[in-house]
Amino acid sequence: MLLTKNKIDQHNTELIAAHSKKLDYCRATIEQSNQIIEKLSLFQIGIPSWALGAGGTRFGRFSYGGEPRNIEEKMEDIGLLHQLNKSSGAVSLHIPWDIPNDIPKLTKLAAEYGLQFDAVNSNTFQNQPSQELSYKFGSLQHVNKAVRQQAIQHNIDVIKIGESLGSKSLTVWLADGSCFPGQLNFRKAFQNTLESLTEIYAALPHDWKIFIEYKAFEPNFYSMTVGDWGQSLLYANKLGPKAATLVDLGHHLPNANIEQIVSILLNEGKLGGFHFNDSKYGDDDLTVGCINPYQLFLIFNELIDGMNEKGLDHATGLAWMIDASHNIKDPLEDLLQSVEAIKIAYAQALLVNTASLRDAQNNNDTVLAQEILQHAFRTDIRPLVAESRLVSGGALEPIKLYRDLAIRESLTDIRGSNNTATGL
Ligand SMILES: [Mn+2]
Repeated sequence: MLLTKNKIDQHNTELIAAHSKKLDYCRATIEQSNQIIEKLSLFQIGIPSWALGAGGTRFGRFSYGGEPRNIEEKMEDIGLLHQLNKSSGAVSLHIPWDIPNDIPKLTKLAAEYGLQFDAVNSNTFQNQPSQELSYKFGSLQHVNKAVRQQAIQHNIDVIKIGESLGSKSLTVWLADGSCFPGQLNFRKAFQNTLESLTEIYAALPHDWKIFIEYKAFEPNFYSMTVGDWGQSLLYANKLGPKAATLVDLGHHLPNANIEQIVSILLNEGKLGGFHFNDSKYGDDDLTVGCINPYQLFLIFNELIDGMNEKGLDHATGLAWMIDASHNIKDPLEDLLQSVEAIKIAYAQALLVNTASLRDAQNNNDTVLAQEILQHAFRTDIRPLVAESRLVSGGALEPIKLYRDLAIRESLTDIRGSNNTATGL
């Protein structure tokens, strides 16, 4: 369900006076306002195809009215998000949850909605109905070569689907590992995984990348074969220049210093992509920025500093994606909040006075260093984020417009109140 331009214009007209006042204050007090607005307008965040329905937990799942019933409706939802915030212009597909049956139709739809295809995601953590061999004891690490071969072939099939859609990268997240001491020979599991990844790597088109995503625990609770950034980086280094590490914010042990991890990976040229979410305990997959927005800002501060150092384009230098999904909120409102949190953290990081921070660091002036970072974090740059939406044709207050137009109610009327989006 797409909106008419008229509806967005009307909403913006109603809010423009109040917005202008706040924007004028920003412009008067923040020297780089125009550059920040410009950079924000270019910044796009990939929306995962699995985040458009209500998520569940292992205890249960509560359907949300109007969930998309197929891949076309998922694209429609992302198109709607993009209309509202002008920053959700990419979709990250999960195979086999969202196998496109009609590629020309899907690419046409994407063009209509102004969407690109971001990284495609393979899945060897579940058995599929048509599948011959089980992944119960792992996939790329499996002791049985035939299982490994099946998982390799699946990844190659996913690359082919991605290629037909114009995607340029494959994200591999493995559930492989072990639940009990003694279950697995760690060295052998690593070696098998490396050999399997090498075959997948060989199938990558020349302009593609493979992202190796790590996770500390779950679903395996004793060991994970790609359990941390060190293991991911080992694989990525051994595979070659097209391989890089993907950082998912929820995939660390508690209190890990993620900003330091991304800083080092970026400096090594091995940070490929990002999965945004937030968490209190583990892989909670909560709305980005809902628990710890300061950490998100500190991560962005390292990202921007590192990208500037490497001459990387902020908008295209890394694959920015959301990976969140939970049980409570309207999934579209949740995604609007997540994208907003990412853009706020990005804008705040752009605000950091890097030269002064360097001086403070070189003088061991810890107090001043903290002042510089917290000044940027505590500056309200939301009017700049809103202005970047306005100049791009989006809505000044996306969630307000979404609610004023009763979009969820309309989607529920059209799609029904008790479906389950594919994959969840
Ligand atoms: Mn992830």
